[in-house]
Amino acid sequence: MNDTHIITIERHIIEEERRHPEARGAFSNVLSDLALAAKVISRQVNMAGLVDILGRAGHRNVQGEDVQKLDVFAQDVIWRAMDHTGHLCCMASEEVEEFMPIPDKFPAGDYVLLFDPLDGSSNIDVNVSIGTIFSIHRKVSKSERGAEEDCLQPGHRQMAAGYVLYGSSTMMVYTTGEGVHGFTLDPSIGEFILSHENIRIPDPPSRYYSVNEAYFSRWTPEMQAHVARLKDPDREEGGFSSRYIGSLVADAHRTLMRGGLFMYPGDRLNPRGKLRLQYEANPLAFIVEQAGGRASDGRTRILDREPDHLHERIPLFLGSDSMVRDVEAALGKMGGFGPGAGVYGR
Ligand code: P6P
Repeated sequence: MNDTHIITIERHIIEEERRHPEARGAFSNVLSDLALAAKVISRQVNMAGLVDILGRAGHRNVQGEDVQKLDVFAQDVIWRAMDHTGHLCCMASEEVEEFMPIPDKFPAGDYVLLFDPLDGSSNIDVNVSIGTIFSIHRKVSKSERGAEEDCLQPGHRQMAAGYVLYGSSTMMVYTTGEGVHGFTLDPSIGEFILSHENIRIPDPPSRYYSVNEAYFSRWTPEMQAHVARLKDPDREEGGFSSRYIGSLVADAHRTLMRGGLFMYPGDRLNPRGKLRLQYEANPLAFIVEQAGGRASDGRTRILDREPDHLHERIPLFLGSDSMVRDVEAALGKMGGFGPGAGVYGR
């Protein structure tokens, strides 16, 4: 008889809630509702390989049903799992231009959900891992059904953040500010089971750096020199290896579990890079910091950045504390608000 206990994510969330006497069930219910949405999305993602039977996105399947693109499906699943529960005042999605108030026909609550429903969805048809990313804030506006300001809060005000990685197994990783915990979906019972309690990002890290080097010629000289140093075989401890999947949640999860450095800097063509502050950088930064790592835009702590608009892009450097500090030093002094050193030309 092994002495490991089977702890579902719902049980873990309830235990976490007990550590916050001021918390009410609403916050726990939002996390549990997200876990349910993740199970539904996981099932559909894992069936994506059967499109010839199920029908391609935008076409009708053998049952004559319209087959949604998976990112549209994921958006719809999360919206419908959360819109009627009475815990949220509004939501904002990377897929939707404006913030989304909870409809009048449903009760409104005190929390705000920001999410990227299916990041990396272009990787689905080559069976590369993809992910859902989420961030939960408490409402700050006076509006019963939220306002844009509720979705433009800085990352340090997050109540919780997490991601779901649809990979060789489906994992849900979340933090409420009390460490980072990972749960693996057991499809045979439809439960997320605690598999990685209190994840700590290794430092000294694994020998991995992660960046799309196709953009090398567009980077600042400082960025080019730093990556050259990372791979230099004559370094005292030898050169680093490159690992870049091109699917943010997969690259971030590997960096969280093994340590290392993930970078998506700005460049000459895209000075602020590609990744979104509210839907990608902030939730991942909260998780990485809670696991003992560091996340910045090359100069300023991601969680301290004041968002200007819902879909603001930002350079992202995250991973083992020592490696992020090294790249910040290489790009320019850390500190203060204002455009990060990772923004091209700053
Ligand atoms: P690039 C996927 O399209 C995505 O949004 C992230 O998941 C990933 O980190 C990034 O883009 C990859 O972008 O420019 O390297 O192809």
